[in-house]
Amino acid sequence: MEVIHEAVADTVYKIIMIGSGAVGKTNLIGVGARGCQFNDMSPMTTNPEFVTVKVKRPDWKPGQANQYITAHLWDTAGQERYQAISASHYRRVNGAIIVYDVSNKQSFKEVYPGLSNSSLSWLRALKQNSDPDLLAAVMLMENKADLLKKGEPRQPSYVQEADVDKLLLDAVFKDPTKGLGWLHDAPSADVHAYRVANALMFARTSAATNECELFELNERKVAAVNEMFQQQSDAIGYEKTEQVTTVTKAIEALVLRIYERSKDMTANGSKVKGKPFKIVPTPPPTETTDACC
Ligand SMILES: Nc1nc2c(ncn2[C@@H]2O[C@H](COP(=O)(O)OP(=O)(O)OP(=O)(O)O)[C@@H](O)[C@H]2O)c(=O)[nH]1
Ligand SMILES: [Mg+2]
Repeated sequence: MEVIHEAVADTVYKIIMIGSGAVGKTNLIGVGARGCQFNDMSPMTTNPEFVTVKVKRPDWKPGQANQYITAHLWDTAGQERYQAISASHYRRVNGAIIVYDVSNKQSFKEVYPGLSNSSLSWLRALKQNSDPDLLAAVMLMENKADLLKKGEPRQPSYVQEADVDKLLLDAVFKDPTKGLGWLHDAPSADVHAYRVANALMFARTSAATNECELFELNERKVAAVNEMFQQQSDAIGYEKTEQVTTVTKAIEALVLRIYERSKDMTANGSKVKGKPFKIVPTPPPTETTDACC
């Protein structure tokens, strides 16, 4: 097992941050990964560039090498004329953060406008251009949460919570291109487990204040849902991860998710579309032909 951990820890994961222009990608990376101050006059990005993120391995023990997991987090241009988002940009991507601006509905629509092929969709672009054997985790980020007034309903011009919930569940239940769980294809018997394992992580962030709330379909929920799925598919719900309160921690959570899933893949000797991460498989039905004991 140790050999597996060492091998995985040697890898540098590639994570891209994508999303429409002026949603706050550069500020999120500045505040969350570079330790910079928020910049309310930040220039638009014209060339993709990365910052190195290091996260302590949760399974590291004193005396072992590779205490840290390393990831390159790529900032990209949101403005269409600078995008040059080609297939090469998504090559060897292990994780992605898709950002929209809560005060800009159009930026949210461009995350996943539906099944039509005509308009911009960051989710679809990610799925079509990345390698499903490598892409292990995706986080949706609702940025500029500082513009929301706590305890009050959102302004009608802002992205509404019900629309976000719908997108998150659509991503679990509908493939933007095929109609199955969207990150990886799976045999029909396993499809529910795959869908849940490949659900988007969801972070509500403010680069301005370096605050974050993170929501995930977690292991406990998944196990319960698996048992109940036949009768009650709508029992799925996102739960808040209390330990994550800053943008920095949200980025770390994504790196850790990628690491855990990749380790799982390696441990199984299969690719990421093998066993879904952290889902306890339902035991096969017991043979009824053998009545003995
Ligand atoms: N209120 C508020 N404003 C923000 C936040 N994050 C970014 N902004 C502002 O939004 C504008 C765009 O921010 P950027 O970080 O440059 O956005 P970007 O997504 O990198 O934009 P492109 O590089 O053009 O794709 C700037 O004026 C920021 O100050 C936030 O969390 N809250
Ligand atoms: Mg930028």
